[in-house]
Amino acid sequence: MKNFTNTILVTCAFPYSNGDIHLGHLLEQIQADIWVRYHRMRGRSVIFICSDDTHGTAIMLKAKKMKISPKKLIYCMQKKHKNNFLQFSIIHDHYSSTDSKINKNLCENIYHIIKKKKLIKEKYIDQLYDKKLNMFLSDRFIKGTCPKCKSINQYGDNCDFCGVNYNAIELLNPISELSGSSPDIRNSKHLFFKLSYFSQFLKKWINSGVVQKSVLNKINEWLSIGLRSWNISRDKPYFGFKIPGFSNKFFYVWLDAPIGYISCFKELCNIKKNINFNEFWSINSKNKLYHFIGKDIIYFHSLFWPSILEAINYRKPTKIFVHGYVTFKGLKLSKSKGLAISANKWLSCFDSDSLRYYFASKLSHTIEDIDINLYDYAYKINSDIVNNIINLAARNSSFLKKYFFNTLSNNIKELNLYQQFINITICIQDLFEERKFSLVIQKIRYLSNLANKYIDEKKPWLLIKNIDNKNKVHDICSLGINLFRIIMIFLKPIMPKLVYKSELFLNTSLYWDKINEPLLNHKINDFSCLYKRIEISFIDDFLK
Ligand code: NOT
Ligand code: ZN
Repeated sequence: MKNFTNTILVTCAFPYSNGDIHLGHLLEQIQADIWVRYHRMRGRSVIFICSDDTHGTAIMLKAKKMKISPKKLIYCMQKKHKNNFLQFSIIHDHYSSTDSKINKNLCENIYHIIKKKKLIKEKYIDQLYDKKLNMFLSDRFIKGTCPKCKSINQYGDNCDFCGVNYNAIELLNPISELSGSSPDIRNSKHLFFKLSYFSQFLKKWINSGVVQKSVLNKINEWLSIGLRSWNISRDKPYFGFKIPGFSNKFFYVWLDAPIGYISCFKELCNIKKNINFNEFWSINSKNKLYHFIGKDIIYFHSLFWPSILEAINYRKPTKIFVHGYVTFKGLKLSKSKGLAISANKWLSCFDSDSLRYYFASKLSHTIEDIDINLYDYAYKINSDIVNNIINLAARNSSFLKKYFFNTLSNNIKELNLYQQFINITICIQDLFEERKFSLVIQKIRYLSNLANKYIDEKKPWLLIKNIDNKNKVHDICSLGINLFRIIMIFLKPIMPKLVYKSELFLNTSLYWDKINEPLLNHKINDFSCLYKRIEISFIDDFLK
């Protein structure tokens, strides 16, 4: 994954417009944002985009419940989502909406192309219909008794108890979760995308190194079972784009969501005239496309999405980076289970950089779940950031202020130690590129211990008692600050707010390619608190 020469487009999964940003979204966005910031520090041209995912039954129902129009709902939610991302220093070059005009046009164009290529077939299917609400019910709005094991209260797609998959119309005694009434079976025409047509293409593409090993195994399993045609239509009432030629049918949200990747990028091209849309999406594009997604939406991104792109002769994703779920004491954080912790809730007790650091300390290139433990979180922040890294700046700057007018000495005395810090750069670069952030943090922790140990051993507070040692103390404390500077460069993609404050303190901006240019004979600013400890009382408040 070395030698990026061209533009890199990075995307995150689009948050639905019917809910707040929570820690699950933030894990993914922070992972992507760290990766983006790292690449930018290395001088690469990166575009980072996202959108709100605005369509579907759930959003329509939520708006109805709030007695506002879906358009109004998605407008308000987008504002909130954008604000939350900014609060966590997650900076997208463009943040759009799948309900945009560009996306509508693109969906229609793509539909016409795939229709013309005979990749759409029409079929009548039976579905459960809620007579009270006059609407077809999707699986998650139906509960009934499992046809196999007879467990009650099972959803419309599979049984939680015995694991069997079924069609919702097979459920015994089905009840609409929306109205409480018992639904009818009704027949209606639907449009299906012939996915199996792409089986050979998908097999070859997915096995060319685009996903992690464990993800690949799962996808190959699906491919070996055989691909079923994909229903891309929904009956009214639905909030989404109307299908041309039908008065009462809409594109399924999962068709227009991935197409949103393209249209969001297109909008950006319209704003920034220096990006070439056609070149980026052309089949021979040399630019890179990376999707960060959770493991629950692998199917859509590894099978549907590349097939759509193949059908319209567009380039495919370079890699799909899949991550695990955020768990809280071992429980899955999902909105439906009421366990989601919102971005706002987090910020009511804690700050954003600490979450970024904590996630980084647990993130890797694998799809393992990430468990949040607030005591572990507080311990890590206090011991790594406050007691070690910030302390390194605090203890050295006090001597520099008192005896040396805040000016660093004009040489690096302990070249061996300094060189050790510089030499680790290449390893940290590889770890960032490979998304092994927990190992980046391990290296940073190791370096900050090393630097503090050096100061402990040299004991400038004793040396300074003898005026003959003044120069020595100057060199020791100046080296301490220069080591702090290197650590801050490594931390810059992870904790942008802390590093910004440190840049003010160091009186210089920090750049990756200047890592080996120590500050010599350089005036720094007075040290002021760069970071506050996480108190146990914050956790108590949070859990209240
Ligand atoms: N809103 C979806 C979800 O699972 C993700 C959409 C992914 C973005 O939260 N588009 N695509 N593909
Ligand atoms: Zn069952």
